Amino acid sequence: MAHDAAIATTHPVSFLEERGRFTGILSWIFSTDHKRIGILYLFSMLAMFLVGATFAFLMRLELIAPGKTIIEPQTYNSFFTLHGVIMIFLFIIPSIPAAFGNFFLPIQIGAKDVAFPRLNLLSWWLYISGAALAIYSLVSGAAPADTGWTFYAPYSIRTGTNVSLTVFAAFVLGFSSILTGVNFITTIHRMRAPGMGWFKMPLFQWALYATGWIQIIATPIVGITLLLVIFERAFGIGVFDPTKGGDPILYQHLFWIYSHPAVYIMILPGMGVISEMIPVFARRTIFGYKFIAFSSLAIAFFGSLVWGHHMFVSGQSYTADVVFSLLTFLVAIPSAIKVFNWVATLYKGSIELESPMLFSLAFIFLFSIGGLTGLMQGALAVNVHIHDTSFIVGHFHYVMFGGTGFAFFGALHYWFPKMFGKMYNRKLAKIAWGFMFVGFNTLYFPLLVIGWMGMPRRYYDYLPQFHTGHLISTIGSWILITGILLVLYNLGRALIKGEKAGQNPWGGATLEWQTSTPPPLENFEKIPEVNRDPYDFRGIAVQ
Ligand code: HEM
Ligand SMILES: [Cu+2]
Repeated sequence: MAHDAAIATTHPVSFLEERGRFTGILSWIFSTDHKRIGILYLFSMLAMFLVGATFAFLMRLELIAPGKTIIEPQTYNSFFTLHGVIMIFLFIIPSIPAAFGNFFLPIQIGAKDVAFPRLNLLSWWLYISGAALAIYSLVSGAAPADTGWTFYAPYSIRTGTNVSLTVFAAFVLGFSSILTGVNFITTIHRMRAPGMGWFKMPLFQWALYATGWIQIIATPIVGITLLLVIFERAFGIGVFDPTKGGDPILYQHLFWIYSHPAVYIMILPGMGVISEMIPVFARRTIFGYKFIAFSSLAIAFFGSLVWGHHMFVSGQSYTADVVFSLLTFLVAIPSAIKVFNWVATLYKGSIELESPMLFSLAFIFLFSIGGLTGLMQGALAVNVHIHDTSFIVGHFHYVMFGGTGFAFFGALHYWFPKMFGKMYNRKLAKIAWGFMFVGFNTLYFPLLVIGWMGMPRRYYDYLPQFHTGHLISTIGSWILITGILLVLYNLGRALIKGEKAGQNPWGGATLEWQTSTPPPLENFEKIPEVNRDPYDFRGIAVQ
């Protein structure tokens, strides 16, 4: 250990330079330091994001005109399946918690690490194993899965494609997610610094806390369901296949009992980072701290009761339809409370349009479109009309990508200087954001429109009246991808030859900005004593 060096210099040795038992790549993949694990996750998820985006890019190219353009119909089916599986299980579910939660959860509450560092490393290894299985299912020679990421029975039981392997990959990834949840909940309960009461915690912590509970309660359900699909395929046990006495609707219930709460695993951490960035760049304390904190818990709770809104046309009972529709409207309330509080925080703030703030503002706008189109789908009559159309594809990209995805890229720009000690080109970051924002809307807004006109989702070919919409959408995908590549170029260049970043480049008040950049091995030279609110900017200077 290099602790002597830390005493010799005024600046403590950062976790990036700290030498443990191993050197080189081994010092990363066997490290139990939460910061290194966060960075491992960050890079592996960005790689998976690029794979998923490549499938998307090719799908959009295929859809540029009616008829065959570049790929066969069956290839298209595998592409949307793998795109969905990768984006959901390998990118958006782990994204913010696994990368930024791992890195900043302990630091923001003044802890040295998470409660179970080895379990934390295991969770990354499980993630990598799941990713390897998913990729292998593509190239193993057997036909890749073509069911869509939802693996609906009975088709998933009968198709001759390699569904079992893809499903098994998702099963392994579930364990990774559960371990992260266990770690975060325990760390927040047990390891807060002296003075760090529950209501002194940054709102990102509340979001991760609520997310953790969904991860450990809901994920086992999908785990069992996916195992049943594998057993049914291998042994014909007849749980979901009606010809063997099974019930395909049962599959849909079990799948959505997990997968609806899972959309809150995706969005809550995004809302959490937005609650961090908005006060910093508006230089104003957050409006309605407790409302935002408790609305995270409310979303986690009510979000667990609405899964049936995915099944309005499945033949479930009318009573179920009405109850699930009503409950769906209830979840909108805590989400709207958050949007209201962010806007109220902006009001009369002295707003600085740095790139993290631009991503936050885009989040509010895009997430609101996603949320409001969600309410439209929650209404029974409308749902029948737009079910399984590209309206749905537009809606969930607005929530997951416009919401969580933009929050992820915002968080990346916000915390990058702290994590790597380097500053990127701030102007280029804003330009890249501009491409992403314009590209995003050009890509997805037409999908809402043609969906409303009747364009079905998961279709390889379409009628001539949908051509203009698809054409605009494909052009949008080029603009969006340009923006994403610019972001990666800008950050990659900063890693190699960026300027040195200061301790607190944005003037944040939470604890990660009170330690050196990048943080030392155990985060603080001495455990901080907390006696101020997380968004109290008095006396905080940019440095
Ligand atoms: C990088 C830009 C992206 C583009 C161009 C894109 C495009 C598409 C397209 C064309 C489809 C197929 C629609 C259909 O045939 O029904 C699709 C489906 C989907 N996308 Fe994306 N997408 C992108 C990013 C994302 C992200 C970031 C996420 C998750 C956060 C995501 C999640 C999904 C899901 C879950 C599906 C449904 C798959 C299925 O039907 O089984 N996408 N996307
Ligand atoms: Cu849902």
